[in-house]
Amino acid sequence: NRHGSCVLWFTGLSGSGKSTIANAVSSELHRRGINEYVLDGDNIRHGLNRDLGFSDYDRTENIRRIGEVAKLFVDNGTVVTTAFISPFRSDRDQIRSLFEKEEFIEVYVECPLEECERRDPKQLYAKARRGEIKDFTGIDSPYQAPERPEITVRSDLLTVKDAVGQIFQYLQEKNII
Ligand code: GGZ
Repeated sequence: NRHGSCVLWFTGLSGSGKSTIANAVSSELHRRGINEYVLDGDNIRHGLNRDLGFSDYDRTENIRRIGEVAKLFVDNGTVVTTAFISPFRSDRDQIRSLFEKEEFIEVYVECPLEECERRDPKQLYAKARRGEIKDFTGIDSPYQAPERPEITVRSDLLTVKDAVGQIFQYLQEKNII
């Protein structure tokens, strides 16, 4: 199966749907016989980056390491999806610079804070509002939205299926798959 390798770098608030959409994209790639891998909190923050927390410095280091791992996968011919808040524009731009132009696809999962907070699947926003978690993104830690993402997915308006469809349309247009 001949396809281009690339990274689909998802960015967005906690609860915006990054992980759900990234995993759905990856399973559809897998179904089509494409070599794929998901990097997310489950396999990175509990392992490689277990020494890191949520200070600005630690988030920057988290994202830096994930970018380097994504590069290894892309060099191996994989379509890698990453699902991290990656709140700082300069960190994302730094990672972009590791790749060829067509290899780095920034996917902004856009969802209003109010909607993320309404979903609050892990009750983390509620904890942050009560001051039980500090430096929570969108509450007392910044999120810098991308200015020119390759793809913007409006997760408050689209189903997961339609979001996946939007991303596949891009990959097909660019002859990556
Ligand atoms: C943001 C936090 C925090 C703080 C714990 N701020 O919704 P989740 O639970 O599953 O996703 C969030 C995840 C964010 O980790 P990332 O590695 O994606 O962040 S970053 O890219 O900024 O390094 C949330 C949970 O970890 N979480 N504390 N203070 N999210």
